[in-house]
Amino acid sequence: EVWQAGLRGVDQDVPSITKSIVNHVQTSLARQAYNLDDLGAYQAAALSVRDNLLVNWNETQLNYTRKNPKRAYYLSLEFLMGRTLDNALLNLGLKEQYRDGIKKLGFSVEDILDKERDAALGNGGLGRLAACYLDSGSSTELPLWGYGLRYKYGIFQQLISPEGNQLEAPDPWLDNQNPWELPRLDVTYEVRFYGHAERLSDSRGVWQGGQEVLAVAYDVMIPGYGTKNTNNLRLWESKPKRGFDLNSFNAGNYEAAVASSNSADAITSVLYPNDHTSFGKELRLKQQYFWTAASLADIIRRFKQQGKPLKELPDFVAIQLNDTHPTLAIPELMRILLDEEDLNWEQAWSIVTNVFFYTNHTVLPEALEKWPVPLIEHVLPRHLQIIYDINLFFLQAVERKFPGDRDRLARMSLIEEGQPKQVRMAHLAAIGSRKVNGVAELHSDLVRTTILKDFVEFEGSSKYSNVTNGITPRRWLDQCNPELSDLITKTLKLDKVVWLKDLTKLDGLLEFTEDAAFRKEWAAIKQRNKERLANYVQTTLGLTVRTDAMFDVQIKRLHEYKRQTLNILGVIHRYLTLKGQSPEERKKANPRVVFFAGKAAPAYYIAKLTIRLIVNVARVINADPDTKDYLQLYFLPDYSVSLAEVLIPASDISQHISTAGTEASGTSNMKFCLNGGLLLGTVDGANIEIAEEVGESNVFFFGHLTPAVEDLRYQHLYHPVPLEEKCPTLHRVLEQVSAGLFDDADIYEPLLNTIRQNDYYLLTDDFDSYIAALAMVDEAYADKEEWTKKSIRTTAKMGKFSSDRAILDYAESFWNIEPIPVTAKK
Ligand code: 26Q
Repeated sequence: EVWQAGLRGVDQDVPSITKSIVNHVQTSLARQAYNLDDLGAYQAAALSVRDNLLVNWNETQLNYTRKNPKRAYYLSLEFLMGRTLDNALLNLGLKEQYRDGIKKLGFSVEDILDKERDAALGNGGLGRLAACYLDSGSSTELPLWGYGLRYKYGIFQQLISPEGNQLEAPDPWLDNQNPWELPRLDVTYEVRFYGHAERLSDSRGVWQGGQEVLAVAYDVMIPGYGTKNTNNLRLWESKPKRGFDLNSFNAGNYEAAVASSNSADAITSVLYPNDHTSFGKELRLKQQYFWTAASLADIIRRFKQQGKPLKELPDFVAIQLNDTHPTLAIPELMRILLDEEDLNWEQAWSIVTNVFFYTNHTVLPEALEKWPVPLIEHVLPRHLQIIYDINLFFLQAVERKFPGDRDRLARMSLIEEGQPKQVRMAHLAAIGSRKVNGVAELHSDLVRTTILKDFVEFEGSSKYSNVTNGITPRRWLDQCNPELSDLITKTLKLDKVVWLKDLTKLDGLLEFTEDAAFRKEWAAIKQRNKERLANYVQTTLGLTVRTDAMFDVQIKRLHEYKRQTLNILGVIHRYLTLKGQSPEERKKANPRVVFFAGKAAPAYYIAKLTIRLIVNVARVINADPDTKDYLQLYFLPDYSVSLAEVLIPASDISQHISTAGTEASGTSNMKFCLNGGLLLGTVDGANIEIAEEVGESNVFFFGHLTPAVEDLRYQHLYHPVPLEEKCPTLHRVLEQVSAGLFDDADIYEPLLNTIRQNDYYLLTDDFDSYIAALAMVDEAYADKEEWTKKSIRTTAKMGKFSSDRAILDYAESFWNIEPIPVTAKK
C-alpha cells in the first residue's frame, strides 16, 4: 500500500503500536496495563493515534506557513463530528495495524471504539454538513480551517418517559477528558460586550466600557483521507478576563464578583438546541459575537504576520458563513477596518464584500434570523451604528436604480419596521458577501425567486448560485458499512483509496447488476447490517426486532415541515388495514419494521406530541398478536451520528417526505442511497438531484410539487373542504387516534388540529398519494432480485454527492484557493 508510505509520523508496525499504547497507559493515564478496562484502552489507543495526527498536523501547518497560499475559513456555530477514533484510523490507513495491536493487548477494537462519546456540537444537517466539509477539505488537501465554539454541553441527551414524552438531560461530553483537542492557552483574544459607542467622524467610531471576556483556543486535528494533510478546527472557549472583579471583591461583595466570572463562562456553556427558530435570546447573540470576533481577530493576526497591507486581505482570505449565524462578522470586520485600522468606508466595504461568502440553508420564513434592534444596541452599540450606515448606503444605491420605489426599499432594508424594529440577518449577509448560495438546485432557485428576489434584481443573478450539498464517503460508507466497502473494492478491482477519493468510480458497479452471485453478496451484506441493528436494539432497549422484514427508516430532527406525522399516520393506516383483514389475507402482506429516531426542540410542543404518538402507537401495535408478524414500529431514543452509522446501512427504504419546497437539501437521503437503501420521498431538496442521478425508476416519488404549494395553502384558507370529503382515508385514521386507540382520548387533539384546521404542511393533500407510494414500495420489494438491482444501481450512481465534489466547487468557484499537498517524505 504505497499511498500510506508518507502518511505516518511515528513507527507503525504492530509491536510499535502496542508499545505506544502501553506507554500511554502508564504515563498519560498513570494506570497499570494489567487491570485496564475498555475505557482506559480506548483512551490510550486514542492518545497513541493522536501522536500520529500531531506529526501530520504540524507538517501541514508549517507547509502552509512556508507557502503562504490563500486560505479559506468555514465559520459554523455547529460541528456535529460524532466519534473520531475509527475515522482517524481509517483516514491514516492504520485500522488493521491497530486492530492487531489492540488484540495483542487483550481487547477488541470494536469494543473500545464503542467507548468513545460523540462530539455532538450540532443540531442536525447544518452541523453535520460542516463536519463532512472539514473531512473533505483535508482529504482534497485544501488550506481550509474551521472556526466554532467549544460548548461544554453538546446537543441534549434525549430520554423517553414511560408515557412517551421526550425528556432532556445535559450532555457533558467533556467529562472524561477529550484526547482529540489541543488546548492553546496562549492563543487568546479579548472580546467586548455592552459599553458605549461614539462617532468620531462620518465613518469612524470608538467603543469603550462594558464587559470584556477572554476567548481561549482549542484545536482539533482534522486528518485527510490517504494524505498527510491535516487541517485544523479551532474552537473557542469563553473565560472571565480576570477570575475575580477586584473592585467588587474589595467592597466585600464576594458573590457579585464570582457571578461576573460565571457570566463569562456561560457564553460557551451550551449549544442552543433549536433548529429553525427562536431568536431574541441575549446569550445566543453573545455566542455569535464572541465567536465571530475571536475568529476574525485570529484570522487578521495570521494575515498580518505576512506583513501585507489590509487591502490585500481578499487575496489571502476567504470566509464562508454557514447560514446567517456568523453574520456579525460583517459589521465586526467593518469596525476593525474603520476604527482600528483607519481605512475609509469605501476601502473597508470593498475588502468586506470580497472576503465573505454566505450559504443559506432555509427559505422557511419563520426560520430567517432576525434580531431586535434594542438588543443589538445594548450588547453591541458600535455594531448597530455600522449596520445602520451599511443600510443607508445600500438603500441610497437601491433608490438610484429604482427611483421612488418605496415598497422595494422597505422590502430590502436591513431593518424590518415593527415593535421592536429588527435586523434581517439574511439581508446583511447577502449584501456583505461576494457570493450567496443555496444547498440544492431547487433550494437555490427558491432563494433567487423568493426570499432574495429583490437582491437578484438589484445586484444581478451571477452572485446568487448553487452548491449542492455532499457527504463524506469515508464515514458514510467505508466506516459505517465496512463489508459493503470491501465488496465494492473487490468488485471494482481498485485500491479503495481511489474510489473513495473519486466517488464517480462507483458507476463501475453498474455492469454487475446482472451478476447473480454479486447480487447475492450485496443482499447478504444488507441482511447482516439489519442484524447488527437488531442486535443494537436488543442490547440497548431489550426489544426483539425481526430481521426478515423490510426495514423502513425515518431519522431526522422532528419538525412539522419534515412530516413525521404523515409517516406515523401512514403506519396507523397500515395497522387498521391489517386489522380489517382475515388471517389469510394478512399472509400476503409484506412484513415491515418501521424505525423513527430524532430529537425535538425542547420548547416545540407539536413536535414533542408527535414523538409521544409514535411511542404509543408502537406500544399498541407491537403487542397486537393479529399484526405483529407484519408490522413492527420502534422509536429509537437519543438519535446521534453514531446511531445513524448503525441505522443507515440497515435500511431498505428511507423516508424524506417534507412538503415540497421546504427541505433545503437534506443530506441523510444521500447517505441512505450511498448504502444501497432506496428513497421514498417528495419532489424536494436534493431528492430531485438524487433521482436525476439514479433514475426515476429507482426512487419512489409522491406528492404535490413546489409550484402547487402556495395555491393549495390558499385553498385551505379560503375554500376549506371537510376532511371526510377531501380525504376519507386520513379522516378514518384521525378518528381512531381521537377515540383513544393508542393513548388517553384527546391527548393528541392539538396535533390533529394542525391537520384538521389550516394544514399548513399539506398532509391532507398528499396523504392518498403517500399511501399509494407505500403500496408501490411493497410491490417492488416482493421481487427481491429486482429490488437488489435497484439497490446496486442506486449506490452506483451516487458519485455526485461526495462532499469532495462540493468542497472543490466552493474552492474553485468562490474561494479561489488551491490544494497545498504536504509532500510525503519518509
Ligand atoms: C438560529 C438562531 C437561534 C437559534 C438557533 C438557530 C438555528 C440553529 C440551527 C437555526 C437553524 C439551524 C439548523 C438548520 C439546519 O440544519 N438546516 C439544514 O441544513 C442542511 C445542510 O444544508 C440541509 O440539508 C437541510 O435541508 C436544512 O434543513
